[in-house]
Amino acid sequence: MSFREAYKLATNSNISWYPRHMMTSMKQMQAKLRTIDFIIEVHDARIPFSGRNINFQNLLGIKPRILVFNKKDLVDKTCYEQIIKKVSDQEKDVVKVLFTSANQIKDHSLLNILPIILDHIKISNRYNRMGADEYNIMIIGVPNVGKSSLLNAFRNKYMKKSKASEEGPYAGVTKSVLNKIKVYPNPKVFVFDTPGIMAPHISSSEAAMRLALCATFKDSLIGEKNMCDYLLYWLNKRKLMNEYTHCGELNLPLSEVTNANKQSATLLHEKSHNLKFPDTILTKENNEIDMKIYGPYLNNKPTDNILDYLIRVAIVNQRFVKVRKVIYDGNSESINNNQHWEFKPDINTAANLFLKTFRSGKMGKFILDDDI
Ligand SMILES: Nc1nc2c(ncn2[C@@H]2O[C@H](COP(=O)(O)OP(=O)(O)OP(=O)(O)O)[C@@H](O)[C@H]2O)c(=O)[nH]1
Ligand SMILES: [Mg+2]
Repeated sequence: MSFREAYKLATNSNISWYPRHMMTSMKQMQAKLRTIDFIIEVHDARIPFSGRNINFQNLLGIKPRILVFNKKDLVDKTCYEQIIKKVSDQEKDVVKVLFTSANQIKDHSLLNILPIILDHIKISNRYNRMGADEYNIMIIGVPNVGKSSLLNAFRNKYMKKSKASEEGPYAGVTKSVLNKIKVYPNPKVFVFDTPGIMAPHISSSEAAMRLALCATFKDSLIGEKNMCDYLLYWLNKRKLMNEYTHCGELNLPLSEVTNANKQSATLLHEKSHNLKFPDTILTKENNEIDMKIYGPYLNNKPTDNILDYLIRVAIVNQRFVKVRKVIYDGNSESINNNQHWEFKPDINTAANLFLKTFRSGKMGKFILDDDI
């Protein structure tokens, strides 16, 4: 079996997502800069390089900055040192680079952020803000990296207050630059949460796919199947086949579906690659799936074909769609009377399951930018 050596995007058009609200917010953020003492730039730790928006440095770079690689619970921690070194070499003006988990309130690095910032502001020249006794921080980053979660974590920790900024598992939850929110009592520290802002142009199709896999785009922009196809390519390229062929979260590996268990289509643990299946298995609603057609997809072999894999995932997880099957007997008038239903593996749901499993870290902890 041969696997792709290079990734080719399914569409010819360049991928970009820079809606009007991002352009407007960027202007508002620039306008607020005069009142800001410090910037927290948040990234998704899985894409420490693809996730950079060069505009941030160009337009907001005059203020001191800390770089936070959030969602560290989803990456392999042996890579931290290497990434910190590379980023610090590239951006000498950055005060500190940290890996955090904003959804884990006891995370040590999370608790380091505000003390580092306060120490820095105290000893630095604040220019027009020398007289101000409150400190203002702005949180910036591409969408869905955990900016609002970070703000809420500070507020919870230091003010014992509930969430002040909405969070959500998709891009574009925060839609405008929010009013300042108090996160620290003494000295008074306020944070401006901002909407995620993408770079107007994304450097390559691979960078775009990596951003998409981390849900910094809306999934519909690139399409779930295309994203799954890239993920499969990425895993194969790194010889990480076992991660998807034997992924317990997706009910793989599978074993022979016997007549005894076919009712529930329970697929048991079994390492064999050469499994034999009965002629039919049943959906949850007792409808037959023709195993003469779909049986060959049920195996634990690595593949470079995303549809083959998604069919496998759909069947094993009993996700089927009901579609009309027209049997044509040559008489156009009888066509409507000869319609039957058949059940096919639900590829779209399988694609969502594959993506969800990757995004939850249950397929493994990966840094997608391991080659940059
Ligand atoms: N695994 C993991 N998930 C996190 C972490 N921090 C935040 N999240 C989740 O990531 C998703 C996005 O978090 P938000 O705080 O809404 O991200 P945001 O950057 O404000 O997103 P936008 O407002 O859309 O730009 C939410 O589902 C959070 O629960 C983390 O450290 N680890
Ligand atoms: Mg937000």
